[in-house]
Amino acid sequence: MIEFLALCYEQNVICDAPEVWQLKLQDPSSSIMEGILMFNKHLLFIIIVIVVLVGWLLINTIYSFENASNYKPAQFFHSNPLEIVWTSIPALVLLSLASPSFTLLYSMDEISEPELSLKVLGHQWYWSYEISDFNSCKENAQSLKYTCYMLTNEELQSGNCKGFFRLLETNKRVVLPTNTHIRLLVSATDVLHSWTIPSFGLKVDACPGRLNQLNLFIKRFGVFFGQCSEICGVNHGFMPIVLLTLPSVQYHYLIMTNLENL
Ligand SMILES: [Cu+2]
Repeated sequence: MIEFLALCYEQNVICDAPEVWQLKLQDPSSSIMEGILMFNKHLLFIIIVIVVLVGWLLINTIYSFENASNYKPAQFFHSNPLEIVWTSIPALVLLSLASPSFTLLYSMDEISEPELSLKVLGHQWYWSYEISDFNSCKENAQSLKYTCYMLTNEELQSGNCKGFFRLLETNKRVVLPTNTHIRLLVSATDVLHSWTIPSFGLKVDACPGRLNQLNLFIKRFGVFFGQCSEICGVNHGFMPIVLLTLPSVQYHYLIMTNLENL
């Protein structure tokens, strides 16, 4: 599957990792990110309309009111209807932006009966993870704990790492099921970090002494990449996040049998 995904990246079929000279956002894989993309398009449309309107007004003003053809200045300096229009229209535009923005913001905080909790701990400079209340863990009465370090250039060259990304791959991947309500509990042990996966529209601050909670519902399988997004020290750029998402049946089987090889 890894080779298939590497081929997808080469062919630009899916975009779950940064690309060279990338301008657009990464492909969405959660409903939150789909909402963010829709909101982004909505904002872009409004920005373009405003830029065209204001640009047209400016150019029109420059041409219509140039000094040579207007040596007699106009006498009016106040217009009530005009003032009502140019204050109420921007207010309505702001309202049309606030509504989807707040909806998105609060939908991220919504926790809907999670089937699985993933604890994420930021360290200087690696991430550690713990899965403790999934069925497989309940049966064995144990939690799954593992630590993810970035693969160095030497490790990438020595192993079977075809299609791997430099500075983005870790020794172990976080494995999560698709179409499952997941709760993320994010914290840090030393300094501030931020756990970020652009394809999920996620960016959670990992603060020492504080537990941040987030809802996650992944819609498709794949390998997703992210990085720490809070400047946390000298190796801040070298603590990437890699997530492998699988259909839940496959996930259950893998997590029971093969965790060490993921
Ligand atoms: Cu960090």
